[in-house]
Amino acid sequence: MPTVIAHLDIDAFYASVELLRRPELRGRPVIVSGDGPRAVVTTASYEARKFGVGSAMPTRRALRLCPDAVLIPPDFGAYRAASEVVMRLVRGTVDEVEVMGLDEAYLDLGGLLSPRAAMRRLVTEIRAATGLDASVGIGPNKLIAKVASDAEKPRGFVVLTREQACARFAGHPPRLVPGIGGKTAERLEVLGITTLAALAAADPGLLAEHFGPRQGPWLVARGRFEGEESLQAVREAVSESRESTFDVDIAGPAELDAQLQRLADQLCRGLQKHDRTGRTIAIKVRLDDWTTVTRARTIAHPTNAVEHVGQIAAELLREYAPPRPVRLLGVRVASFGGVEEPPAQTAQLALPV
Ligand code: TTP
Ligand code: MG
Repeated sequence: MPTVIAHLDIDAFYASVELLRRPELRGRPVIVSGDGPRAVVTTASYEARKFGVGSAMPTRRALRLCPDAVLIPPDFGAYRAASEVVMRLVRGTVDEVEVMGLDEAYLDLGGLLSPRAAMRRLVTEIRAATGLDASVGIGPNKLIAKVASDAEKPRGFVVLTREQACARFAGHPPRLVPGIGGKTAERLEVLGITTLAALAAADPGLLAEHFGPRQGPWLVARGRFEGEESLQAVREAVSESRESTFDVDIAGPAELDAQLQRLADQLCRGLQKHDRTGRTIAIKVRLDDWTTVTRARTIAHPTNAVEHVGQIAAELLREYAPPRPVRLLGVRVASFGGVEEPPAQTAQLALPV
């Protein structure tokens, strides 16, 4: 049986969820963002993207580019609820699923007679159940599925063999490929490698000299659209966290939870980018009197899904119930690399703060 993997990603996820309950805003540029001085855009509707607005852009700048945009504050509870419906339908389609975030998942379609029809049906089901549009990529590995799902957004449906992916993206910059970031792209450029075709044709030995024996050949393989063919990735041993000090101390549980979910989302994106997962989820809370507390929980299976990390972080925060206003919040995922630890224990770790 050949490997067939699909990547499904909801279009303009947060903005689309907001538009479902504000249909009068349809067709207008919409930006989902907080409104503090350092707020950044979480997502922009496709109408706002035409003005050059994009995720992670400072909101002030986004409003300069698109002064008529409607600014909507994020409501992570609503996104989580929508995500749960989507992921239930995803899991109803195939057994093997790797959830990568609130709005994206890989599906192993290897056992299906008609993978395309199954994915068309799933998109229709998601649309009927939630009103959300999704883009789908299908290919022989995760890399091709991911790039294909991005290629014709919104409402994309792209099926590619490896050869077709190589031909279609030959002239694109190496950065198109997940895992090749700005710094790597700059270093490739110094070597005269500015397209995926050039990367695919590069000498792995030469790249090994510049990027090391592992990363060099890996880069060439990425250029050739070779990638993981199973949904269980090899995990590295590291730990990652995100924390944020607020402009004004926060006392309200709803706002604290929103901030926590924002951090969990950022953290999970970072973990997913590097294909890392962990089993220990921890929060850090610093009160206005500088009391600093951490709480952690270790779960049975490694995760980097924001639906897990966000939920456990929220539970830990609810259990701690900060007795005073909070000046700093942090979220950490630790114990990577399948390190064996006793499962499902709630521990109050004395983590360094
Ligand atoms: P994406 O799937 O990357 O983006 P998107 O769904 O908004 O748009 P599209 O897939 O059509 O290109 O991310 C999913 C959600 O995650 C997004 O709606 C908001 C959130 N997000 C952030 O909060 N910060 C970010 O930097 C990014 C990229 C996304
Ligand atoms: Mg999306």
